[in-house]
Amino acid sequence: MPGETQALIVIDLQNDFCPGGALAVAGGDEIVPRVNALLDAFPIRVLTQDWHPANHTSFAQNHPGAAPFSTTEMPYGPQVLWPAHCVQGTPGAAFHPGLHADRADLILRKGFRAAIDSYSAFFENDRTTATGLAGYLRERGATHLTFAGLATDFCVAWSAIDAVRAGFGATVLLGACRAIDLNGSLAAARQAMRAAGVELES
Ligand code: VGL
Ligand code: ZN
Repeated sequence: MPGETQALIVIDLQNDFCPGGALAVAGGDEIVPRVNALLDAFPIRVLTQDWHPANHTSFAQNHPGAAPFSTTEMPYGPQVLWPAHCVQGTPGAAFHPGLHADRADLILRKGFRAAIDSYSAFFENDRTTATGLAGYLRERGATHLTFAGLATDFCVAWSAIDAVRAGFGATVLLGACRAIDLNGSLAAARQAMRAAGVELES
């Protein structure tokens, strides 16, 4: 049983990232039972929710002529252009219906500013705009964070690396995550997480 200073962070387990969704991650729905069991076991439980306005800059449809999954240059650096997903208030932005979202202490929404994406639960993609999650977790007394959710190689990896940067211990349960794996992004993310000091477990 995880101790009182252990927090579970479930990243973006939403309909649009599950099979049938706008940015479906293969097997995304398979992790729901394990995540529910984790939600029962941890004393501090946070869900994140990707939450974009329809005019969000990360959507390919908002860049005339740009193909989904191509990369563009933003003022804050390179940005993959995604199919429109997790639009605020739509069914695609809702949590997977099997997820025990009622168990969460906090639901943190991210990516709500039109001009900037936010893969990480801690910092938006400019790497400086804070979401406030680190302060919340510190004030709750959390010292070690365990990550599950979608997608391993984007929002989970960026969040776990930022957790270490913010001074937390971080573990990613790879078996409780699924990946997009775009152009080798899963292998790169695993390497980056290991290099940052994130513990990778099954
Ligand atoms: C994510 C791409 C775009 C994720 C969110 O949750 O990993 N990926 N928005
Ligand atoms: Zn997104």
